[in-house]
Amino acid sequence: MEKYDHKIIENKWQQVWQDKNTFSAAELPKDDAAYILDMFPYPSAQGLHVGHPEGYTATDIYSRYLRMKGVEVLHPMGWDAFGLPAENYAIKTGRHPRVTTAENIDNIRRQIKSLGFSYDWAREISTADPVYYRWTQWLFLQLYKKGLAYRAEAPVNWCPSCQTVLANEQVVDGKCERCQSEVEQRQMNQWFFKITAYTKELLKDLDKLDWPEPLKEMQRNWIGQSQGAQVRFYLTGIPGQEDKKHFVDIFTTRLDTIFGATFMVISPELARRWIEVGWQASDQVKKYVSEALKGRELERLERAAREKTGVDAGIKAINPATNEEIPVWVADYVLGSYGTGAIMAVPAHDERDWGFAKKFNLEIRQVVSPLSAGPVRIYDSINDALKKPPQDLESAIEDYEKIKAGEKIYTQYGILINSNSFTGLESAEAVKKISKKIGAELKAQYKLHDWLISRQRYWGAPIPIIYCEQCGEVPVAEKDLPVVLPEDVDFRPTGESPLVRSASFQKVVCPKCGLPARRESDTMDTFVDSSWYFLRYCDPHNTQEIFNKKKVAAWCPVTFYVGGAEHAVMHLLYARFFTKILRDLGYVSFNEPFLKLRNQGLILGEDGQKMSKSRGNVVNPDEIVDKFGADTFRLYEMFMGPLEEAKPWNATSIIGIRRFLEKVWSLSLSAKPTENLHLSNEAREELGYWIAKTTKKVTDDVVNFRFNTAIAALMEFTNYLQSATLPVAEQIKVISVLLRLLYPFAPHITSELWQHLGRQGQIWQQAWPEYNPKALRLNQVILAVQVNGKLRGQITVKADISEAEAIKIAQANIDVSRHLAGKTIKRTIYVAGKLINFVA
Ligand code: ANZ
Ligand code: ZN
Repeated sequence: MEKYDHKIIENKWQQVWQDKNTFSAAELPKDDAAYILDMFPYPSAQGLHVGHPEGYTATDIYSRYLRMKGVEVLHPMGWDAFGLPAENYAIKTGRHPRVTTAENIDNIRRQIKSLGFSYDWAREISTADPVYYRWTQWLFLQLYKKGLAYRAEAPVNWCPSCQTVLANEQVVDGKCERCQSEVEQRQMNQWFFKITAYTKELLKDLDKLDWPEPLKEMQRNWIGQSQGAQVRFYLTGIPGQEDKKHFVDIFTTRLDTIFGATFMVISPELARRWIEVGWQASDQVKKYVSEALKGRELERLERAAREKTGVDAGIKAINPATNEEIPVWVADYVLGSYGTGAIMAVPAHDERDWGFAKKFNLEIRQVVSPLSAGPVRIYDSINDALKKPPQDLESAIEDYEKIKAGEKIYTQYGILINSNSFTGLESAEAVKKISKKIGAELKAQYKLHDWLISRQRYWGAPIPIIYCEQCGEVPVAEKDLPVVLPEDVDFRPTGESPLVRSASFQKVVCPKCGLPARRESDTMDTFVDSSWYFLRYCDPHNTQEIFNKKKVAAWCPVTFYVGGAEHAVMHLLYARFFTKILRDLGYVSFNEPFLKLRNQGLILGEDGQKMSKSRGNVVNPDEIVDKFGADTFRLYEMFMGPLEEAKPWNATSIIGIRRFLEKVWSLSLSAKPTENLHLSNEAREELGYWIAKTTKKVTDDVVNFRFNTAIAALMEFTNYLQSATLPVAEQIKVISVLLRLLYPFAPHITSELWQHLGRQGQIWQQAWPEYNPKALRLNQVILAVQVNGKLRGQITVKADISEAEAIKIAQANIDVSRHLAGKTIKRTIYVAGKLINFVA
């Protein structure tokens, strides 16, 4: 018998698939179609990680299975090719990102092909290719036309010594990753996409998606809806200003606490805006504001959590609930970018306000109580309290005393106290009534901000805008796209976008007036490129339009999307946003891009730790494929455990998988004439049972992405076949079932063995095995036979046997009849399918 030589076999079949374009998808599918998508990789110099093929194998199994079920499948692959790492590498080595990116793509393509995935390679795309990013730029223009792309001042990370803007990833502990200088926050003109125009829809539509629940939850938190109220506080005591002419709106989630708002805090950002429009703030305030605005928002929050700082603004606000004047402070624990940038401070019920009030000696007034409206009421409710464990009452009283003494705060809902006519109401009820009384608007606030897409970087798609002295901001005409990235660019960081230094790129004439003008020198965030790539796969070579609507309508939305959980917010949110824009532009007719999504779990090193170079626990997929073969590699990764769980690599288990394939190999090649073998009815039934059971299990598991248990079932089936003695026709029939079930997992070896079997056509042209549900249960049962309660024998009978017949067979059984000899049966107990007990 031939040896199982994975190298010869895998090369052979990969060549066949390539030469025959076996997996090319139709331009327009007929009716039953599925779009099975992997998150496309970033072409890094390290090549593929063993985690990549985990997801790719899962989608490949599913795609191959669907094709055998007669479904037309679109299964493409491409490259998320722009990005910072290539540019940093260029800075370090002096090699052009275009060159290194092309090399990396070639390497990863080779790796992916070596694993035998059934991609339609004719649809390969690269986001760094001008034929692709032309349409990324076109999309920018569509957003611009709709007012969804706009320019505004925004804070950026600025390194004063490198004189450059840094990406968030390049700021480590508030310092520049390259030179360790303290990073500043600067205001610069930046481009934004108005994702907040779709906030509510992005939140609501999440409910409809078949995505992992934790992932949807992350996206919900990112969007960050808070139900609350916006309340207007009028100002007094501004030097040179009439009282109550100016006001501040605040956002609160706890309107029920407004009677306890003893001061107001505005953010340094809001203070700066006031100063800009003429507020005569004290020097102390001005100094505080400029200091506070230096740091990055995140660090500012961390600092504010440790130590509260702030300054009295010297202005008063009128609390609309109490009509009292309360002091206004400026403090950096209030953010300019959330809500209205100002708060009412309720130190008795909010941790941050409490810390601030303690430090600056401001009034703390409790207005919500855990139990009742005061100590008297606590005793009043003692009957109630007695129903609860005693420590509850004690701790409630203790809490109450501590809150009163200002030693503790109560942040939950409760019953209002010290709140005029609202005293005694429950929090929820109070919110409704107070809002009516003071005219506060109940509304939701969102954490989601508009998407800042400008990057002061070279290796990205140029933003298609021209600046003219006379006409201002002018969009590039669609017919002039793409705005091609120039080659003659020095990447060294200087404080400007590298594109500023390319004369050929910068100098243009204004498309409107013809005067000399300059191009926008920023490029787009690479997440813009990946927000629409899945649509381009449906029509990747179109030079007339972004895609043909009919083709996208025929294939999209994506039926099944698989990728890493790290993309929970950015990529998946942005792709949803773009889908909704394209729908509103009339290009697609669906609301959501990815109906069903699963994350592959992390593959850990053998030591159970995350794989990393420094730990030395990285597994190189090339070595595994070389040594054991792609089929073993694929099967092993699927056998490691449930797809979505983290699991450690294990070098011994992979050998076990290789053995299994070798078993399948020899079993399939050893079909030999077994002369005159007559299959008993029982043996035939058992064979039918195994076929049905395995087919059902593998089918159910593939459909539900439970690949590990499907493989286990195939292993059991193989073991059974090894031990069974079957006539040659039956052998071939059953091996053909085994091979077809195994094919999606291990396509090379099964294609080869199919050919050996001498069956017609190729294995991928075969139908997925069907099974007879009736065969799922062996039609026989084993009955235990007892005499006076003691087990004396077992009989195998047909499942539908009658009671009388079963008793007759049991009595005739030698083991049983021995114990019945000479006795009279008084009574017979019969439990169908289980046992017979003779009482004698
Ligand atoms: C009064 C109050 C009393 C509040 C209380 C809380 C508890 P989320 O859930 O995150 O939406 N807040 C509002 N705008 C802010 C800003 N720009 N910077 C910092 N804090 C801000 O939180 C909403 C709550 O966070 C608001 O409700 C406000 O404090 C604060 F017992 O108002 B609250
Ligand atoms: Zn002009």
